[in-house]
Amino acid sequence: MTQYRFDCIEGHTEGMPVRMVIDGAPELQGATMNARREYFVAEHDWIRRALMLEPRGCAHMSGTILYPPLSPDADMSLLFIETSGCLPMCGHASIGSVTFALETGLVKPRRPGVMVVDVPAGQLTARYEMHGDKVRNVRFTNVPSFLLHRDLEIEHPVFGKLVIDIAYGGNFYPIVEVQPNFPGCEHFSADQLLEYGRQMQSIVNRALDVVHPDNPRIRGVKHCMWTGAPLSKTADARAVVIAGDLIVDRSPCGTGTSARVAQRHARGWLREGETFTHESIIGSAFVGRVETVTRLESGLAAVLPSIEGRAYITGRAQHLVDDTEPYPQGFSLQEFSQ
Ligand code: PYC
Repeated sequence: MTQYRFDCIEGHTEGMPVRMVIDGAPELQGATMNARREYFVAEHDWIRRALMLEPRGCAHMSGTILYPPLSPDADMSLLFIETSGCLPMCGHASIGSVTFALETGLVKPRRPGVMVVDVPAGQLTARYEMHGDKVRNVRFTNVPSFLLHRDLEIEHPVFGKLVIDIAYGGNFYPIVEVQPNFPGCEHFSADQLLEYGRQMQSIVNRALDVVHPDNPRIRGVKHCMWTGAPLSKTADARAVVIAGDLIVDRSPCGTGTSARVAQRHARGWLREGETFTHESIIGSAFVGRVETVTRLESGLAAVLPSIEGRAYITGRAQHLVDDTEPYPQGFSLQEFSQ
C-alpha cells in the first residue's frame, strides 16, 4: 500500500472555503509558476482531485498549495487548486492563504505589512493589517484587468436575448448586468444560477475565442457573473459568480470583482482611486479599487485593481490518500449523472 499524507490549514475567505496544503505536495519543475502549474496538471493532477473533490472535499471546495518563493523579491508562491482545475489566479484563495501563512508564522515577509506572492498569473503584492496575532484584512493588487468585449448580444436558452460584457481580472468573466430579460440574481436560486452559468460558458465559448491579448495561453471562459441588487445599504452591487461546472462562489470572487472593477472603469462608472463594495450571494463583501490606470503590451486599456477581504482559520487537517480505498482520486456527482 502507498499512502500519501497532506497537511493542510483549513478556513474561509468571506465564506468561501480555502484549504491550504502546507506539507506533502510534490516539488514542481518549471521556470515560472505558470510552467509549474502546467507541470503539476500533467504529472500530479490527482492530488487536486483527491483534496478538492468528494469524499475529502465538496463541489465548491477550493484551495492552494504553499511553495517557497520563486522570484528573488517574493515571500512565497501559491498554486491554486479547485474542483474545476488549476486556475492561473484566485483572489479569495490568495486572501485566505496570505492570512493563514501569516497567522501560523509559516511565512515571515521581509517587509512587515507587505507579502509578495508568485502565482501562475504573475506576481501579487498583498498588504495586510494585523491585530495582535490575527490578520484584520488583506488587500492584494491584482494583475492588469480589462474589459475585452462590451455589449455582446447572445441568445440564452432560459432568458432569450442578453447583452453581456466580457472582462478579465485573472480569469475571464461574462458579466450579466440587470436588463429587461434578466431581473437580477436575487430572483433565482443558487442551483438555477449554476445551471444558467454553465450554459453561458458554453454559449460564449462556442460564439467566440476569448483570448488574453498579451498571452494566447490564457483563453476560454470558465466562469460567469450574474449581478443584482445588494442586500446591504453599504454595498454598491451584488454578484453570484459561477466557476467551472460545480462552484457557486460564496465570496464575491476576487478575480470576478477585479473584472467588474475593470468593466466599470472602462464604462466610466468607476474612476481611478474610487472603491467599489461588491457583495456575494451570502452578503459577504470585498472592496475593489482602481489603483492605477495602465495599458496591456498590446495597447488595450487596463487597470490595476486591488481587492480587500477577510479570511479566517477554522482548523487543521491531515488528509490521507491511499490505494486501499475506492476513491483516491475523488469524484463529483456530476460524473455519475447526465
Ligand atoms: O476569488 O478569484 C476568486 C475565485 C475564482 C474562482 C472562485 N473564486
